[in-house]
Amino acid sequence: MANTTDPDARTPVKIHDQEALRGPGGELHQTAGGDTPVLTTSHGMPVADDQSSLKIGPRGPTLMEDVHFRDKIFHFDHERIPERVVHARGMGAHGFFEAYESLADITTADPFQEAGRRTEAFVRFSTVAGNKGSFDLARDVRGFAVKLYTGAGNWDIVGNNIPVFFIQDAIKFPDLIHAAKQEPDRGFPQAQTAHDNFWDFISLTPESMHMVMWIMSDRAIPRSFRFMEGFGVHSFRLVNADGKSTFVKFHWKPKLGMQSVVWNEAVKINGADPDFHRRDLWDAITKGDAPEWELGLQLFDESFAQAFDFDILDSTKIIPEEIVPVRRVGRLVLDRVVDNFFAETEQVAFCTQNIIPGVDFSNDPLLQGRNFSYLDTQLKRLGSPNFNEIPVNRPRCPMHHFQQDGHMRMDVRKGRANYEPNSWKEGPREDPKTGFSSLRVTEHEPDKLRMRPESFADHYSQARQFYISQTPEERTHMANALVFELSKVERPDIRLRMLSHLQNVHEDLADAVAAGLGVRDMPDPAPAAKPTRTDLPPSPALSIVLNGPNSFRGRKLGVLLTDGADADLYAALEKAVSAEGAMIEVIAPEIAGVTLSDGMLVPAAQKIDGGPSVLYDAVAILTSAEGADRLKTHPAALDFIGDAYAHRKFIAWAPDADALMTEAGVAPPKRDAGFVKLGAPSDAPAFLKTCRDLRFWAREKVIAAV
Ligand code: HDE
Repeated sequence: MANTTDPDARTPVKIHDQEALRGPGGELHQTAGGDTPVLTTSHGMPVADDQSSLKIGPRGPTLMEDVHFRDKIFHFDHERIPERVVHARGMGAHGFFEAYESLADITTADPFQEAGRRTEAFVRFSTVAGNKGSFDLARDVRGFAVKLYTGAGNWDIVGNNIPVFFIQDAIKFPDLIHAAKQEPDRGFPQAQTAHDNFWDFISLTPESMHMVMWIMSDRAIPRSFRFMEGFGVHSFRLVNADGKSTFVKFHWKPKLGMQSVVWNEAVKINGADPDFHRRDLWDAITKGDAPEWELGLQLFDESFAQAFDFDILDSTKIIPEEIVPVRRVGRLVLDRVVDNFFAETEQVAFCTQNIIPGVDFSNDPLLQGRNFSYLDTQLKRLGSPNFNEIPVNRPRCPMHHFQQDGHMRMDVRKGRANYEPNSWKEGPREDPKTGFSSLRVTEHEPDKLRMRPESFADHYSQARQFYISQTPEERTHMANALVFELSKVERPDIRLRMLSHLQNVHEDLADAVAAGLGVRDMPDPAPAAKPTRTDLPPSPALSIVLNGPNSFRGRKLGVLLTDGADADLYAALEKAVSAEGAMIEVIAPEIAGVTLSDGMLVPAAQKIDGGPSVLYDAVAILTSAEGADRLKTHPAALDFIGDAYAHRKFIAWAPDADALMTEAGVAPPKRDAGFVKLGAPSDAPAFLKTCRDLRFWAREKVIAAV
């Protein structure tokens, strides 16, 4: 079938009988028999032969006249568009936002006008530094960009999974990103900040220290997009019908709770499944387990803004939740995957300047700069000012304006008047009642100048506050991450400069990093524009571990099975997993699956070499004695168990797997309370209950943090 030309007979062979049919409405339908449509050129001309180009004789030169060939190759040559300069690698999904209550007293914003109102949504998650084809488990910030197709236009909340940013002023963004991405001479490293240029820039930019704490924490290696928070970062304004403004910070709180992986796991996931986060989102949604987040608002007024210790316009600062609580006002549900990755996930264009009546900007200099950048970058990326006409970007509410023409204009506007005012009584008019009008704000800044306000000068106090808000394990992970990254930095002076900043953050952190780097003489602390405040209390909301979900719901259990494994145990595990709302995946020596003790065949999702334990939240080793014996010499099986132990996972094991476990290095003294022996099927529910803690952190005291 691959070759439609019979070389001997030199007569073209037809694949399909073709016929053109008129549809019920008289339109032309072309079919290749049954429901199969006929292949056409992009101009709609039916194609007879898509296997060979048009030539003079079977071995002769190709003809210019081959319009089908040229149409096909021409389009292929132009398939790529520039990838996003940052956030190139992403994954999008459709869904909706539903308001819990009316917020009409605070804002006229359309999605919040009544309880239960649903607004269509599209969300794109992303990493920042890596190219489009990079791996998902980079240590990096995650983008969390939400487009709400409201009745009053598109509202984009283009946020991240970290509530602060590296820099205070947008003018430094190109420098930050140049330093973070591949070094310009060599074109590497890819998707990582563990290199000289990044840490050089950071160590010369004290305002980044708070953000550095976050990206060196487990927040930068989330287990799933479904298990991470999102933040609008800047202070925005909500405005009600009386023109009263309330400041707001936006939060997205995952219903499934937060969870991260450990670094050694991240490194291995990148090898085993570079699409780990993409696949996770796709699988959850297509299996009907639609992830949800609650929208939380931190609302505060001008007098709080004046009284707060830090400037609410400074994006390197948070307002701790213990000071201004997060009010949950609705839920975001992602329940539909995209039909086409390019058409939707690639072509979606988020713009911070897309706001709606009832929402307004603050003077945050980072936000003001972004309001230029996003529009500009979409023109470069999508090639036309008409990018709003692409289906994923198109507002769902009616649009009436006098903008016209440009590349790839889709709308065919009727009428003679394309200007306003006009005497043709044609076209839309403005409406002071429902239309957007910028909040009237009195600015008290008399001078035109380039400078940072004094109120932005404290660079270390909240960095310290973040550090002391973490559990001991999380603090160790931060120190280890800094040691890992700085150990990839070739210039010792850059490493030392970072240590001088870390001393201003916290002595314990500086000491741990110095020890990890083998630095014997600690440099002096960096000169600080303002001394670090040590009176800020810990904010428990900042820890991932302290805010665990207490549920294994939405997580995945990996079960290593062999032929002859106890069928009752497996059935009990399956049942317990489904009762918990979790997923189960079978890993076996062969992909065809295993025959259990009762003779039943269970297909495998992964052959053991392709399904390491890093892909699962907890594991069960259910082998027969013969199966255990066979796997004792299988490196992937030994790694499966050894890694699950090292990554602090909960491990269930059948008595017959004992010898295999020992061979993998987890003989009895190591079988801590994170191990659950499945002596009988009735032990399975108890194991799933244990898994609700997600990790057995106590193990971190026994083996070095990974
Ligand atoms: Fe972005 N950012 N950014 N950024 N950003 C882009 O826009 C920019 C910043 C964020 O999934 C670009 O469409 C500047 C903060 C997300 O499509 C570009 C500054 C936050 C996404 C751009 C920032 C973000 C982007 C590149 C400094 C969190 C991906 C492609 C002032 C609040 C959106 C694009 C998607 C993408 C500029 C800083 C989040 C170049 C100038 C702070 C989630 O316009």
